[in-house]
Amino acid sequence: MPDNGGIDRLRESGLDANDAQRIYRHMLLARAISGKNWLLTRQGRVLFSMPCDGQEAADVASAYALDTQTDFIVPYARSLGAMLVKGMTSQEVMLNMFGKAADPNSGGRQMPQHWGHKKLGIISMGSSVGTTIPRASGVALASKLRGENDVTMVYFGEGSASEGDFHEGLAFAGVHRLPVVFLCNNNGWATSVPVELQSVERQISKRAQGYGFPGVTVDGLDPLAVYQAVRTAVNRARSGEGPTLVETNTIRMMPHSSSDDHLRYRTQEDLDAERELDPLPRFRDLLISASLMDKESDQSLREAVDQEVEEAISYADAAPSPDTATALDGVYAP
Ligand SMILES: Cc1ncc(C[n+]2csc(CCOP(=O)(O)OP(=O)(O)O)c2C)c(N)n1
Repeated sequence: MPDNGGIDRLRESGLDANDAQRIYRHMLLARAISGKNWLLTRQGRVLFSMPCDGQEAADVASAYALDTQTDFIVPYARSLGAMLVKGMTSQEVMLNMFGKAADPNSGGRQMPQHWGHKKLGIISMGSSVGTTIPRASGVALASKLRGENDVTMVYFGEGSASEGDFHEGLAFAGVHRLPVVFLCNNNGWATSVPVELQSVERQISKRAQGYGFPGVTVDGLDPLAVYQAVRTAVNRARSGEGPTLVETNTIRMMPHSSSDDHLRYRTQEDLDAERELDPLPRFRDLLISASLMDKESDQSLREAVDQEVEEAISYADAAPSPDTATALDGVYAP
């Protein structure tokens, strides 16, 4: 029997069955790539990775609210799900992870997961957290000055919201009513520093009031809720009403990065409890209860996704490395 609750929630969100299935597939793909990236670092085949496990719903559903053909994304390293929705392929992700010459992100020059894809409207990021925020306001200003109807969305964590760049980027966007959405992924941690040691007020979205535009907090484990909130923000930006700060409350199921051991500062009990909140089974159950999927089709989808990732790894592993003679290209003026 279909569960009308699931169908009603879907209808309310403005998404149809096809959208929901696509979102779920992208969430599965992000999880599968993230898991493989972790193993590849453990095998010494890839230099570094930053798992996105626990924030797939927030990344995928938020990017789904954009016009993926024309809008811009300014990502951070954990925004893998958004990269996939924007059109980056598994092969391109793996070319980046292996630092290969054909990597569209940086030709293997930046660290893994330092995204940037000109053709897809993904603005290149740097390692310094928060610096992307004023840059996103700049991209949105350019769209406004050119009279183009594009929206820019910038992703960052709540730790990055402690940087001065956050204030500068939001203040500027507020004053100039720029078409930008600030997407703060609040997973409660900035590496080993909990949010309560960063900010007395844990709800980051409240800060938007100081910049003169709306701030909303949404359950980042629920893709339908994320889509609705971000869709409202995107529509607002596109219609000239200015920015929105959307905070997605998520979880960080894995260590900060492949260079981190989270058991140095978190307990196993805490991690086990968080794992129970995993957004993937929760969304799968909603799709099954709404008769949009069954256990067998879920299993086949998982197998197809795993195969896609395995093939991307083989492809990228065999691809040529950058020519060492080009190592200094773009670093010094000729
Ligand atoms: C300016 C700057 N300071 C410190 C770092 C080291 N660093 C990298 S990621 C990170 C934590 C970021 O936390 P948050 O913004 O909450 O994102 P999360 O990693 O939790 O998704 C830190 C401190 C950095 N890259 N740049």
